[in-house]
Amino acid sequence: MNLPQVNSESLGLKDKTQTKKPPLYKVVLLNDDYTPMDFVVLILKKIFNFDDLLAHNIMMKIHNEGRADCGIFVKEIAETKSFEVNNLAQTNEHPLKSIIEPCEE
Ligand code: TYC
Repeated sequence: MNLPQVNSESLGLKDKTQTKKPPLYKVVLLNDDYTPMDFVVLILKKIFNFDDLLAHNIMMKIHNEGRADCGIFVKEIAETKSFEVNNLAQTNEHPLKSIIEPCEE
């Protein structure tokens, strides 16, 4: 009996090199001396979906240590979140800044 040949190529499946995971990026919030703590908490809730307690704790970590990672995303999402933070800060005349950094492997 002649059975049709089925393999990963005929099924259109990609080889290992094509299925490699996309690089990931951290969004990092930076401390400054002027942005009100409540505004940072609001940003952490609105942009990163943290609840009240976690947002407060992360804000305090930034305040005490100078910075904190707020999430890990594919590049386009990390860029969008960072842009939204910086844009909201600027619109409200606060010096708050976020940056993105590539994750190590
Ligand atoms: N250091 C600020 C203050 O004392 C609060 C602050 C926290 C600012 C986190 C920025 O990313 C930040 N008002």
